[in-house]
Amino acid sequence: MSNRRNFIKKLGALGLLLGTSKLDLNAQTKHTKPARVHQPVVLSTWRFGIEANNEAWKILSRNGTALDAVEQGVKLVEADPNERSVGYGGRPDRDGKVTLDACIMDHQANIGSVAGLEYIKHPISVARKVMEETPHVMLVGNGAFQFALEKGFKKENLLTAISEKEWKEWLKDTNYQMPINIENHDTIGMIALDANGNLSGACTTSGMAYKMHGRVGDSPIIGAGLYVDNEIGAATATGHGEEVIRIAGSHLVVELMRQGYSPENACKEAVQRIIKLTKSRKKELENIQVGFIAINKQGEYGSYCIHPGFNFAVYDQTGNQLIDGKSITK
Ligand code: SD4
Repeated sequence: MSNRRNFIKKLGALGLLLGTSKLDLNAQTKHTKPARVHQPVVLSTWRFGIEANNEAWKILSRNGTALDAVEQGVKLVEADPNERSVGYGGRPDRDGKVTLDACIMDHQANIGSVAGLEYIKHPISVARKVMEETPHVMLVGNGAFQFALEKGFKKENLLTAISEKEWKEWLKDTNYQMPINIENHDTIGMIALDANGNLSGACTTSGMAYKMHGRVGDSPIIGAGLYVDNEIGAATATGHGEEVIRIAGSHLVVELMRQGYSPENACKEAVQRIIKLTKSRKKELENIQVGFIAINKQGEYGSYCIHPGFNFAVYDQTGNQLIDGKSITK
């Protein structure tokens, strides 16, 4: 190094160049580049997403974390006995048992999940405990239940009188037609971006009504029912879990966003993948409904589903609104 360059380097190290000390430089950077504040956004599946978003927004608007927001948001729906496909009041399996599936994922790729959990009103909070207080990522059935009890969750009967009555009606001819759309078949999936620019997601359901005992859908499967990559975006799914698992749906949506797809186009491409596989397996598309919602790191969002009838709720600076998901069939 030349003597002159050496001399300049030394001056710089001493903070003498242009009379600016290192400290001043830091101060200047701080002044000209304030920490980036992001505009929070939260999205959730179906109409009940409106109330869930309101709950999540209480946290997001006070600069709370996306993780807390999605947990609190979906808990509202889990606790509502009138929502017949999530948590308390959810329709049982064919044996009359209400079995719950849920998972949660944060911006650091921490994950937690429960499947086939009985008697616990808030599977999403048990999933969060699995994430935060065990060396594992997924607990199922009785193991998940015992873990929940150890963590102080209460054993409760989740089968409401109306769900029991309907199940008994169903038993008369046990028609196991997998239903589509909201009446029998929905899940709350929620994904959020917080003011720090971090993404998290939660997904919770009682699964398909009158499913076989032991059947697990996509909702507690990280990569299927939910996926978050804090560099790229987040996605969650609702509908026929078997089809979502087949294409590792939410992970696929996030990977498509990584390749440059907009959230809406990523959801559309994932839905197309399901349609393609449905056709090649010679299954009937009319009987299959899947919807995805997605958000990217910039806070842009989108959705796509197979058939009309799916909607989702979005809360951002402009307020909370219900949007019809675009569909492939019309
Ligand atoms: C499942 N995906 O258990 C869930 C159910 C659902 O709309 O989302 N229904 O397959």
